[in-house]
Amino acid sequence: MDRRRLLIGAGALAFGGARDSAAMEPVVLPFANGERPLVRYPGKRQLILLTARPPQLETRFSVFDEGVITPNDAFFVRYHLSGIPLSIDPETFRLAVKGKVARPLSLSLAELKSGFAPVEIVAVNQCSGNSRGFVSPRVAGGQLANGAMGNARWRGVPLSAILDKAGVQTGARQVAFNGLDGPPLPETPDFVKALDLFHAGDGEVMVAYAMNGEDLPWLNGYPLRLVVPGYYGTYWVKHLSEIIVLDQPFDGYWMSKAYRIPDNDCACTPPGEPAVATTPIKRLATRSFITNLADGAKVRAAAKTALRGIAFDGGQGIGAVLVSADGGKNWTQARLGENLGRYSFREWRAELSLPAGPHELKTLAIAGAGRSQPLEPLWNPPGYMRNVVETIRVQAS
Ligand SMILES: Nc1nc2c(c(=O)[nH]1)N[C@H]1C(S)=C(S)[C@@H](COP(=O)(O)O)O[C@H]1N2
Ligand SMILES: [Mo]
Repeated sequence: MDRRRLLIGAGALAFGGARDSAAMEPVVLPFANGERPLVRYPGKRQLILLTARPPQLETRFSVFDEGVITPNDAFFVRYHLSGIPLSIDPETFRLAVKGKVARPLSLSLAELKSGFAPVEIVAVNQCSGNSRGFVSPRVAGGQLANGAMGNARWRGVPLSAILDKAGVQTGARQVAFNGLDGPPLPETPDFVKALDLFHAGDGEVMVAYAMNGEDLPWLNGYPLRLVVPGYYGTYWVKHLSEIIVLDQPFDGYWMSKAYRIPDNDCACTPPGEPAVATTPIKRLATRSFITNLADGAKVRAAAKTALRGIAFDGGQGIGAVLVSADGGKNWTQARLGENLGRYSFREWRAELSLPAGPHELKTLAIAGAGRSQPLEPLWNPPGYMRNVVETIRVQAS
């Protein structure tokens, strides 16, 4: 057993990561007050620092052009509570399964890895507030650009198999998930999330112990995390240590007060207005990005300009990606890359020939059952689920 796993650089976590002098050049995200330092945390390459307590780190967008799988050391980090675990002993760690079950369980990592058939799924983990910094009018919350998302191959045990082993009792309705992190003050509600029982037991929701062929990175939930394919990252509880089967809907703060969206078809309200009624956030909205050209890029006029990018949605799978070189008047279809499953980033490519002058490039993804992206941004008070058609301005000469 790798004893180095037991302790993450506690000093680096407490003080906000290493700011090596070569990396002091700040990043400027393209919205007001977008200047951010680059930092290096244990197990991570340089990431964009949003907050140090708790660690909130954003992936540099150029990473998404390196490949369809986001490397572990580049994967974003989001926590709510500063009491994150700094040491975990893989020998004594246990996952508790309790509540409305016939046989409460206390599972070691070795039992999880050898006592259940492993499964793998490629799935996007995206924070509900990804891209919040672009929301207009601005809203409170982490001012993120587009780097609070990532796509990984997760390996673990289907939650359904664990629930079956514990024997869910009749009358059970939800399953709640708690991790090893905790609040700094007893008044702060612990980070606990819940899923309906039929969803928790669907065979896809996974208790994952590996990411892209390695142990989970510490900051992404070592040694276990919940993977909820197609759902926003808020449900993907890290350092998962307790699974509690409930006979009534869980009403903790992080379900009943936070991570809620307007309860209507667009999950939106008129800009500046509160929602009449809210409901817990669920599936990822459809999105697409150009990854190989940044806003303001210069390209050669009348030559072929290669476009490359990614698209994803909440689990229907990407049916088509369209690109426009004239601000959305005319669209042509991009070629889709390898299909890694309906929860994964889907690569796409296209070529355009741009006459000299300025151009607005747009991308529009259409998911399986026609769920697409709005041409104008939708607004909601918490700044969740941004999925407007992205625009990149380029100059051809
Ligand atoms: N234990 C724990 N798990 C958590 C959170 C947290 O604060 N504590 N935040 C959630 C949220 S809101 C997101 S977006 C994802 C981010 O996953 P990552 O840090 O691995 O990128 O973790 C989720 N799981
Ligand atoms: Mo999140």
